Amino acid sequence: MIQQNYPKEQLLNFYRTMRLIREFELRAINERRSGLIPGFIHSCVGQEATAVGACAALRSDDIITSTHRGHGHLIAKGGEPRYMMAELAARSTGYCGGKGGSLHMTDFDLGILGANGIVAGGIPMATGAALAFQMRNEERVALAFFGDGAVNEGAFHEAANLAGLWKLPVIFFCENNLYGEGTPQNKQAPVADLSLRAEGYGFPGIVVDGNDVLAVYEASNTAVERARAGKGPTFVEGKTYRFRGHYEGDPMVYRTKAELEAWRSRDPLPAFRNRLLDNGFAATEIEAIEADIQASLDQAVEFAADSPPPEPETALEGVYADTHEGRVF
Ligand SMILES: Cc1ncc(C[n+]2csc(CCOP(=O)(O)OP(=O)(O)O)c2C)c(N)n1
Ligand SMILES: [Mg+2]
Repeated sequence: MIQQNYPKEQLLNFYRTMRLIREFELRAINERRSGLIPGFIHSCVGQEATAVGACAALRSDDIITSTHRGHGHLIAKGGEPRYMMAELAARSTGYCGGKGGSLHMTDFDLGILGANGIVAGGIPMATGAALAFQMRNEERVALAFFGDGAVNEGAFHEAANLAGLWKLPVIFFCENNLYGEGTPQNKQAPVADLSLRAEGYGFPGIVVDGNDVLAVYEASNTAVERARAGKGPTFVEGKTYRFRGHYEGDPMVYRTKAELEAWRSRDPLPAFRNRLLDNGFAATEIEAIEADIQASLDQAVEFAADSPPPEPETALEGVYADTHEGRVF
């Protein structure tokens, strides 16, 4: 019985948040088709368990940095779907006042230092935040989400080296979905487990089934405890898969149907739902959660559609930080 290790409400919350991320993504894709949402969407459909398992190991005052595939990370850290939907729809009520879109959503109050269009761009930011926590003697940790492709960027290696040397309270969380755009992992790196990279920088690397939310949560907890105890970073590698294209509209010629189907049979959502049912959770309880999510997304879409676009006069607002305001996180 999984209830022996986890409170019932926590298990339901894992499911609720994963389902919310999945449905948010599907709704955003639909609203892009309907014309409400302009621009690119990189969906994280299939990768919900890494976002939820990792963020569940964090406290609300810990921080994350995210990527171009960041909607799941933001929701898992407490981001509000209606402000996210409004941002995607370029409305003034969105997280960036409608001027940033998917790649820039940020909420300092929730410890979200931002999605990021620059591959590996969030890694030095999280490392810098971890240095700030260490210098201020705060028992907070920073977690950087990034993909397998980002591990080949210099920014990762520079940040990992410094974090290992100074034992910074940072978790390097790699969502290894086996592709950087259309390039398979075995054509971008000579090692199968990217977590091996950690050894060269003097800290541990953990490989985990990124489609199993409980496994991700446990690995992330180990990493967070180590960071909070002042012992330094950990590289956590969640092996996972994105079910949709790199971006909406990607023709996906670089992978086979058989590969996609094999991963679909390991979809984290039905897997965890069935696990709850097998462990005695009532189907009605789960269905009620699913109905609530649909209702909240109806409201999020309505909120976005009813909100005005940003006024031209606000174009330069939010471009530069006001350093006189002092700390931002
Ligand atoms: C510095 C930089 N180089 C290249 C790109 C173009 N680009 C956007 S996403 C992407 C692939 C990233 O792959 P990965 O890190 O595995 O993340 P995933 O898309 O699989 O989540 C690339 C090359 C970019 N945005 N930034
Ligand atoms: Mg990838």
